[in-house]
Amino acid sequence: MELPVPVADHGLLDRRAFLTGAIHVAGLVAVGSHAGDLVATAQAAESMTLETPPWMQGPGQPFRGYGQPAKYEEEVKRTFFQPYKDIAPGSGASMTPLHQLQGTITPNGLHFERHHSGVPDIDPAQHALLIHGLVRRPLHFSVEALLRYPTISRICFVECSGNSFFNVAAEPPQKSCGAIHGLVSCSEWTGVSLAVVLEEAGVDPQGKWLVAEGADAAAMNRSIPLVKALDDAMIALYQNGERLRPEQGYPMRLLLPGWEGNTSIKWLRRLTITEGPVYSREETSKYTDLMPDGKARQFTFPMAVKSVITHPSAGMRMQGKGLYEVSGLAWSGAGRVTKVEVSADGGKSWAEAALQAPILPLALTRFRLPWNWDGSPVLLQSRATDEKGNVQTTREQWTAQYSAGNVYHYNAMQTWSVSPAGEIKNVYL
Ligand SMILES: Nc1nc2c(c(=O)[nH]1)N[C@H]1C(S)=C(S)[C@@H](COP(=O)(O)O)O[C@H]1N2
Ligand SMILES: [Mo]
Repeated sequence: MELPVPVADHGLLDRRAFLTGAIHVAGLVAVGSHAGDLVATAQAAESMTLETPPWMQGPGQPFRGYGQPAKYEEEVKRTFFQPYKDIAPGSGASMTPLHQLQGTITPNGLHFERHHSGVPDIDPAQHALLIHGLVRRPLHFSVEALLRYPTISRICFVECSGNSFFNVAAEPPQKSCGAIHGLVSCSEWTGVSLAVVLEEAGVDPQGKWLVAEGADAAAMNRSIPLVKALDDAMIALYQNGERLRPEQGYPMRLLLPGWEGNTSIKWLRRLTITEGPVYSREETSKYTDLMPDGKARQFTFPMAVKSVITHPSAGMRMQGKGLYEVSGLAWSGAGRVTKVEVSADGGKSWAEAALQAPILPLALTRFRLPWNWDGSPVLLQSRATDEKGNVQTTREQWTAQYSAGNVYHYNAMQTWSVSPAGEIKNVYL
């Protein structure tokens, strides 16, 4: 088979090669969606006859009121991070298995979870949202009342600003891609524009911020500038078409597209309009960035430009040299992703990946690139650029921006090493 000339070292091919037919798909080797598995390349059929498998020899199962994944996919699940497991099992996070998924929309049962005090069991008939403070008319919205408002939908990611913090450790953790970077998920959210309900309450001219509070045992709260609240904030009621999952804030959550996940208060019960921020726990002792001069930077709301290769990634195994598809996710809290480059030599040479449409602002974007692995040891990286010209940093550049021990807003490039034996590991460059 004639292959296109590589556009970067170690066999990274032109991103259009699959489209133009320059590569015959029969040559492609897929790395398993399940860490450790292999999926064989299509093989030439040995005979033209097909057996009748057992599942064709009688009628199948009838109907289910609510569907579940195939039982053979049971190992596709979130991984848990429970730092206080014995005393507070509901405090911590569960991470989306990014390396076991494709496309850009996260199935609801696999959306990452970050709870400060577990998932409250909220009866929607007894829940309400209070809007008060610097407003002309304090308002109380039952869930039922909010559901009657005109709705808007948008596809966007939610990312915890603690995402990828495992890579701050001195030694690269040997975990799956999802277990390192899976505090990001992407859904189509539907709800009521926050601007609409704020308009109804009538914000006083001195009102410049609001304090959002959740109905969990942590009563988690954050101060949000009114400018964002009036721009694109939503009170989300639905997630990928169905009502919010309890884990995502049922019956309602605040959704601030592109901003650190912590500000998207779940189980929303109160919005207090204020003149300034309240300097809550979550914006002082936590979710601030420790700078080299020892000061902490506050209110770093938009998430930085970032990408990660999901296939192949740590824990998977290559199936010998040959053609592969490198694929991954890119996103930015500043807008659309405009470019993703892939390197197989640790950043010395780069090939531009194809971006899968639609490329939406503040949403996950899938990138892909054909790769002819020559069997030599390689260092795979991806580097994203957004529409504001922000470029993802190296780990060294990222570390230099902060004081040691800062764990928030980690957006450095991920490096996966591939050994000649096909083993894939997390390494630092
Ligand atoms: N009430 C409340 N809201 C909350 C939290 C919480 O613990 N309680 N966690 C926050 C954090 S830190 C993040 S990253 C996001 C996570 O949203 P998710 O669990 O739907 O992925 O919710 C935010 N909203
Ligand atoms: Mo978070």
